[in-house]
Amino acid sequence: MNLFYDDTIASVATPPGKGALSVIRISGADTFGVLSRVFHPASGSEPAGFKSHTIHYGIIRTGGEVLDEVMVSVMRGPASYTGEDTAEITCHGGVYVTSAVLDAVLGSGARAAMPGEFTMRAFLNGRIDLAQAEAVNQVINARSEKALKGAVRNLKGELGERLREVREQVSRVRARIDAELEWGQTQQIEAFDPTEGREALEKVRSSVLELLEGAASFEKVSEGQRVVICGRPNAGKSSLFNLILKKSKSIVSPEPGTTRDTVEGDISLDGIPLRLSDTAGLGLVTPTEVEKAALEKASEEISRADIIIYVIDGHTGISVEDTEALKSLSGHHLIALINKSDLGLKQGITEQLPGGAKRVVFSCLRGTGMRKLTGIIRDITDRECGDGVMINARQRQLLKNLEGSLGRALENLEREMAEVASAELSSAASTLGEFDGSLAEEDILDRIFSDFCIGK
Ligand SMILES: Nc1nc2c(ncn2[C@@H]2O[C@H](COP(=O)(O)OP(=O)(O)O)[C@@H](O)[C@H]2O)c(=O)[nH]1
Ligand SMILES: [Mg+2]
Repeated sequence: MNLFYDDTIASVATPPGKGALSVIRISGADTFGVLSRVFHPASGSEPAGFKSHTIHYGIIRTGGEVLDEVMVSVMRGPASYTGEDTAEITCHGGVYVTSAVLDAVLGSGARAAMPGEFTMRAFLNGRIDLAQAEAVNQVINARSEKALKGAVRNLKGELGERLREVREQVSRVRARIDAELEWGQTQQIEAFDPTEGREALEKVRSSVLELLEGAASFEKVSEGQRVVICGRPNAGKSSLFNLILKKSKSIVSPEPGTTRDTVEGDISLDGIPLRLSDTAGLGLVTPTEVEKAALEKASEEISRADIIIYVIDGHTGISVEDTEALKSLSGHHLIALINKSDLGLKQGITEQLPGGAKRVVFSCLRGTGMRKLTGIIRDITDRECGDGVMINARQRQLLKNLEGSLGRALENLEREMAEVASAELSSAASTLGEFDGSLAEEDILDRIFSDFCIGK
């Protein structure tokens, strides 16, 4: 893609196929010229005279043939998505009519846009930084409430904002080191305090690490946390699994030891994506070979779990095995689910539970306790996310590089190797420039924007 453009681009911005409406987007210096060649407003006024942020009704006509009745909205640069003059033609959503209107536009002086080219122009025109441009794709691809919220925060510029302080500190410390290197001996400037420099770098380095850690939890949460259901045989694990999943995927039976494998299912619980697994009952006294294998799988699942729901048969009460198991799981996000409340709970059962686990009284038969369970999972999720921001693979790599440079700058400052420290800070500054796009190479930009849909 040639970044140094001055042409006018157009493409269909709505998904391909039949729909109620389609939108054809035009952007560039000649937008109003293109428009005047195909669009004939009912008002009889000239498109060139349209005010910004207005909408007009009329027909699309080429070579005397009327193609469609449309609405056209116009936004004049710089107050538009791309920063250039833009127009959006809303036509009927048929496959043929949409491509006919696009062809008319392309035949009137516009060029077919490449994927992501509108957003790329927004970036090149300084409307948004690169992290915001990448957030546009995150918004489009978001598959859960959390992912969407994270993407929207990035769209508003939160990621760039968080790195602003890092950038300022890096360039401030580097300027001081360089001044010292150049002028230090002549004593014309205030002496550089290496301790202060180190402290500033230490601080920004830990904020970069925080960003990486927060992003990792955020990713886990928005991709779907692993929720493992475990407990003694017959407690109601498979019943709970089916209830949450809203389908009967795991076999439920009064016979203990029915579930002999791990059964998995993906679900969005109140907007929270979860990867649920049902496991074989724990604590069999003399397990068979198959049961042994199932138990091994269960403990493997447990070790990878983000959240554990430990199901207890509340009617028969808590066994020694339950207490032991609950204690051994206390390092996880642990929910003790006291099931079969419909049969009446064994007296004093809640007091017998070891501390550390969240509790919920439940009945798979009646569905009671579901709201409380959802609330607990929501709380865990919110805490897990913290104020983490969403990053993509490219940004993660850059942040790791940045953290590496800052670490090496610190080491070298400590060893009084000011020149090397300065070089490391210079590479940290370049990494930051790649992050926000101010120093990104053309092919990197190409790669980023080619992931976008056409018309975005
Ligand atoms: N009354 C009652 N029975 C339940 C409840 N949950 C499960 N059960 C029954 O308990 C037995 C074992 O259930 P299952 O889900 O297979 O337990 P698992 O071995 O832990 O997977 C089955 O007969 C279920 O119908 C409940 O909340 N109330
Ligand atoms: Mg089962």
